[in-house]
Amino acid sequence: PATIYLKDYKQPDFSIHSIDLVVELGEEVTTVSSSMTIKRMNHQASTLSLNGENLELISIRRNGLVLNDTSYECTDEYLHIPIPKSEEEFTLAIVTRIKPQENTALEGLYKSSGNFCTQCEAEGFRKITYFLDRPDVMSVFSTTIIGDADLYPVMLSNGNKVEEKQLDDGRSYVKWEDPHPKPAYLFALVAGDLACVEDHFTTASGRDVLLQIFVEKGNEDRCNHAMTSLKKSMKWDEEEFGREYDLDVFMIVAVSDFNMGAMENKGLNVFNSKYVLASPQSATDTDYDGIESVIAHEYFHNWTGNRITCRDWFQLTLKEGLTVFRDQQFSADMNSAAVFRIGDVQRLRAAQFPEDAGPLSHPIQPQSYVEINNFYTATVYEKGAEVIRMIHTILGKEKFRNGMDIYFDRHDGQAVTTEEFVKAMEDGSGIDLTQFRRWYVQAGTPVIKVTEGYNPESQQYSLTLEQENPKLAENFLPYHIPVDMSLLDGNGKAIGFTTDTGAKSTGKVLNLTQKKQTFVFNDINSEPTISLFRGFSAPVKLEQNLDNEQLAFLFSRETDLFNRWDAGQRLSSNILLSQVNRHDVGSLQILPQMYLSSIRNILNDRELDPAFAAIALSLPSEQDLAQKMPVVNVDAIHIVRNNALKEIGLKFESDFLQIYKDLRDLKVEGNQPIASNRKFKNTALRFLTATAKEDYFALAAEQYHAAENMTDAMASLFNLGESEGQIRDEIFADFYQKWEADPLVIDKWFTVQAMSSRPTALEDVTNLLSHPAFTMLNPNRVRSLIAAFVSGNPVHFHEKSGKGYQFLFNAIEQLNGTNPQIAARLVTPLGQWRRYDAVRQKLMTDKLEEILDISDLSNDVYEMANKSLH
Ligand code: BAL
Ligand code: ZN
Repeated sequence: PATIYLKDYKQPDFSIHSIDLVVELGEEVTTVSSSMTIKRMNHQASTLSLNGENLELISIRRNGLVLNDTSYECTDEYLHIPIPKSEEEFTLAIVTRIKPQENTALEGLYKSSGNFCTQCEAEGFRKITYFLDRPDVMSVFSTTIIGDADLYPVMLSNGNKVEEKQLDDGRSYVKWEDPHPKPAYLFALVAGDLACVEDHFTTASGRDVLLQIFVEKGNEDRCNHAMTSLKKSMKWDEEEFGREYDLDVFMIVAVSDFNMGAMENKGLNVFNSKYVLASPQSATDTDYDGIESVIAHEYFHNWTGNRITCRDWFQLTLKEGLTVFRDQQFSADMNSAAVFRIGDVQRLRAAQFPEDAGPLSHPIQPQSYVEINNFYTATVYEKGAEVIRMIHTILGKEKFRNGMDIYFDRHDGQAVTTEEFVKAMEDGSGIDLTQFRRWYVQAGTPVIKVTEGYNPESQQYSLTLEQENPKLAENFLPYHIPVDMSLLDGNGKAIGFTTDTGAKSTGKVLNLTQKKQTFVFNDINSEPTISLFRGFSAPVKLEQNLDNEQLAFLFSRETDLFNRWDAGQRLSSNILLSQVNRHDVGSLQILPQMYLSSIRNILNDRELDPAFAAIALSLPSEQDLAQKMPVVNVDAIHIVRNNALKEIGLKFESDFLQIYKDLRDLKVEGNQPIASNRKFKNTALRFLTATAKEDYFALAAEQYHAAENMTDAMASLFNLGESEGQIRDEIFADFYQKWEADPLVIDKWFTVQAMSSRPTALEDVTNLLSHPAFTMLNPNRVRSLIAAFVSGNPVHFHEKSGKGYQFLFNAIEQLNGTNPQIAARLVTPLGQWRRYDAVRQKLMTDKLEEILDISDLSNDVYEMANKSLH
């Protein structure tokens, strides 16, 4: 397969100013008639090459005249039409046929649960009709949909509905017009027998916007949270960024078969139902948070993505990094900011750090790709958001807003590059970001080494920071890194110091720009403790020689909650990894006293937000610990971590039981405090069941039966999933029976089993592949069982027999034929082979070789396997 390079970017030879689509939906074939007005942009160009794949070409007319098949060339990927150089402007009308009901790849137009829907980003529109399917070609769309009136009473596309009628043959006819020129990736069409929930939003300038959420019938009562989140997002974007919505209607459609989380099509967002549907009975608190953030994310794309889009797909982070940053800021404003920031960083470290350290590492602006679908990555999204956050930190809130205003004013209606974004930020702030731009083109996670010195005589404290990039070694140029810091006294209080400008301050953002740089602080009258990268001010790994006592101090006294949590995680990691390294597995009563005291501090601190207390007490995951080992020992990590859970559970048994009971019996108004309390309560339950005492599994079972919400039910199921015996089996059976008709809940049932550490876990997941509710055709179901197992169950996936790898290979082979995009995502865990022992390395690389030998291998899977191997 061909590699596409950023350096080869060329402006299009032609632009398509308008496209009128008529889509006649059929059960056997769907006919798409497209009429385009096209303008020449390059006077030398002699051929118009339109993208098109899997299309049956019926007819072409240019300027009204039929072209016979000697006047064009049609290949598997293009339709080449010679155009006389004298022709500045012309029309093209093309009729094609497609079969959406056979489209299992879920790109382009496809059927899901009897409804038609589309997914065009990145390159799906070319599977609907021939077009210049690239984001820098922006056209005004009108879309006419004709379909069976009974089967498809709802027929939607982008923009405003301008005509609707019944045809004599029993079909309905609906026409939509979108006044905003847009690239084809933002096109959407939906048709089905859907229910609609409506609300209204009045914009800051007083316009009324109709809000509609379309769902399968019966789900109307599960849209409240999505609708509330949408209204909050609309208001927040007005208040924080001065951005109003620009059409009369904003529609969201929830579908059950969707490759992504959601899609920001202009005026018609299509969502994975997981990010729309929720009731307390069927969705967990985490699901509620996910809905709020994804609804916001897609809505915010209207300005950062749709009004201003990407020139080419190498610029993906322009819209994704920026929009993730915006949705993170929104969620932080709506909830506990520190707890949400910790969650963002946990996700970054869990997914992006390993990606950036492995064979699939790429800069947030990749320089080449084979299949763009493979670049919807944690790097482009999450690290991309951190890069925007660093600009925010360097500029400060006000100047960042100035930069955003300039960006919106200057580029509205355009398809631009990350360079134009950074330039707007410079112009809005007067701050030079020349060096900062390296974050866009250098891959790898920087490592920051810290050296400190204190001179009591001169009352000077000096801080030396040194940057390295293990991925690029000598080939990296130093980054511009914002280091948000404070100096803490013996009580954890921030010490005042004199800044360069002579002002007094207790905190500062240092600009680290050199490979090695020293910062000196004056008038410091006792040796301070440094608080670095507060709020995780840069996506780096910190190498700071803090001993466990110092970490314990920060864990109890740090005023920056992110750093406080992080100190606890570093302390836990040190202790657990020293046991792993000593092969001290299988012993209890070995956790140091100072560590247990810091746990007691958290347990006793009733001032703490319970959600913070819950994450502060939670041990680093097995995957977190694995990242810190040169050669991962999955089995030892698992045993040591479980023993630590058990020892902490036993040591603080009565405290955890008291917390559990207090919070269980507490009645509080409003969702948020309840959600925080539930989190703390269920953390306590986890430590209690870790003791392996029967009483606590009985408590989990009791909680399951009494649960009025899915958060508590799932916490019980998760705990029982780690146990054996009749109670476990009965509750799993009961849960299935109760929720059989609800796919989103059944996904959870699959996931708990996939992530269980029971000895039979691999056998269980293999058997579940044959469960009547399992299907490879539904991406959520694949993620709930296969992805959950391979990325969430290290001990069993990495079984030394190699059976876990074979399980994954079988799934990839099957999905390669039906849904290459989903298949490709599953290759990722095998790419980590260098981190394991020789036996596993061989088993994993053998599987990668076998993947490359699969017949009819998709570009998607090829690229992932090939890069992973080499
Ligand atoms: N643009 C693809 C889905 C999302 O990031 O919103
Ligand atoms: Zn996005």
